[in-house]
Amino acid sequence: MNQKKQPVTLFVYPSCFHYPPGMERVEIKTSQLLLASYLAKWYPVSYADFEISIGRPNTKIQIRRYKRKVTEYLEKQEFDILALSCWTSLSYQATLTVARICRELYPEKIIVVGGYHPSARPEEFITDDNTVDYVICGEGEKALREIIEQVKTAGKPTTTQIIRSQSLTAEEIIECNWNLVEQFVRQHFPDGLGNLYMYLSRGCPFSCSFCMEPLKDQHWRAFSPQQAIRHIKQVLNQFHPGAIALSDACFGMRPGWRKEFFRLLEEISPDCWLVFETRPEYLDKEDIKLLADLNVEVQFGIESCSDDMLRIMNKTRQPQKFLSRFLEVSRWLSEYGILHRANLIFNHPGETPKTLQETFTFMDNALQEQDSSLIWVSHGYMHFPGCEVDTNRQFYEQKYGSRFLAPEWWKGEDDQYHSSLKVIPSRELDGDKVTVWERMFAERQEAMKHALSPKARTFAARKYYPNWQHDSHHPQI
Ligand code: B12
Ligand code: SF4
Repeated sequence: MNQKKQPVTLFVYPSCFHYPPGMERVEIKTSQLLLASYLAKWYPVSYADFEISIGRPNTKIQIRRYKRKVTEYLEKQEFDILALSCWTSLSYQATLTVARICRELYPEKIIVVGGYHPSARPEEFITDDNTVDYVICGEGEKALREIIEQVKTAGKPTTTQIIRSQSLTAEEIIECNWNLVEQFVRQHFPDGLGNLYMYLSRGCPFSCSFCMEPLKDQHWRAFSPQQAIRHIKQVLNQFHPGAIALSDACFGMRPGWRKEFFRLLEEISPDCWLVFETRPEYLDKEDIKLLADLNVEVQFGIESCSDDMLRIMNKTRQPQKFLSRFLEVSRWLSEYGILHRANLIFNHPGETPKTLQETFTFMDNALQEQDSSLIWVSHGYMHFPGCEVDTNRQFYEQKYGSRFLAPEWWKGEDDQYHSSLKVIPSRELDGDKVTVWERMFAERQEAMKHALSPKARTFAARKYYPNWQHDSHHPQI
């Protein structure tokens, strides 16, 4: 590195290997942009996303092409530090591949990896030849800055260093510098961005069994509502996205913050869709009134409607209270015609025919309500490293007879998305029974359609249930 020049950091999202085609791509990788924005206050940075610029390779031929393209790209770049975002485990193989290419091309450059997968399994980035210099666990900003500051004096470490980064305080969290991706957006999304994901807060005090969030700092830190609104206005002016998703791990936890934020949001009345996910405890009637005139979709991670499962998932210690609060909030939202979605996870370890029945009985009762704006969406349990279930696999195996059929799927060459779903939840739901929930959910489709208001039905058909669009019983879809 030229000693007089400031070190340049190239941020790269390496893409995913063996991911099923046709799955949606995230247009802008907000976490990576946040890190780049933080460092850009002191050092030159650049942003690249190989998922968008090269694609998601699946076959050997596609992976060869991917490697060639990455080599060509890196050969042309001027940088001193390569910061690789292994945000999810789906990017594990792509991350190591890019690191190896970079190491071959430039033995002296610094290679750093960070994100959820390195936070969960830092040791998986230690190789015989020390391909990676630093593995950062947790929020990456401070550690990255320190590494760059040391580069000038200390140079490259001789072995891979695993660093637990200190997290940012509420005063230190910064907004994205969207100018850093303006050229990227012009080049790859000339028709504009469909979805733009923003974070207004960090940290979640809960510890759900299937979630990796508890591995990070759980302390809730947020922009002031005024800052948050200023940020939203800026993004609206700069990109005119189709939707803004407020993707905080625990959106709107403090009532005072939330109310002020919604009040200001109502004032600016954004001309795009707004989506946020929260918990039923974090929305009351006053909040809902403030949302009534906005194009908003509220999502709830309900996960299960069985008391036992909610306890196993550590979603709540008071399942009955949690579920009745959800019904109450859902009714209020429907009264104001506000679209909202309940996300369910089926086949989490510990699920049995009894717990499935409990969830569907609860759903059947809720589906009695007419003119509702509540849309039910389901997914099978996906096993990701770093969460409580992963750490305590043996407990689930012994107590429920759960079986993890692809416990390290991110290292394999099979379709990774579907491999992550290969979990037998319990002795009672083994064999053919593993798909029972899918049939039970499908059987409720008609009731789901009937319960929805015309507006909610049309929305659900567009966004979640495209097969409803050809439904002759509901000509308004
Ligand atoms: C928002 C979110 C999304 C958004 C992403 C929006 C976007 N623009 O990126 C959407 C809805 C699109 C999404 C999709 C998916 N998600 Co998601 N998502 C989240 C969520 C809720 C919040 C993340 C957050 O708080 N970010 C705030 C920022 C500030 O923190 P951060 O992202 O952690 O970034 C910091 C550190 O990780 C680190 N870091 C990150 N990158 C790098 C890079 C370097 C070099 C360094 C040093 C540090 C570093 O520093 C960052 C800044 O402090 C989390 C957690 C949760 N509660 O569920 C799941 C989570 C990240 N998602 C997860 C998964 C699995 C998925 C999906 C695969 C789900 C699916 N069924 O398809 C897809 C994958 C999409 C893809 N291919 O990229 C998992 C990942 C687990 C794992 N081990 O891989 C999580 C952890 C949830 C879980 N199951 O525990 N997701
Ligand atoms: S699932 Fe949501 S509430 Fe639970 S720990 Fe993760 S972010 Fe928090």
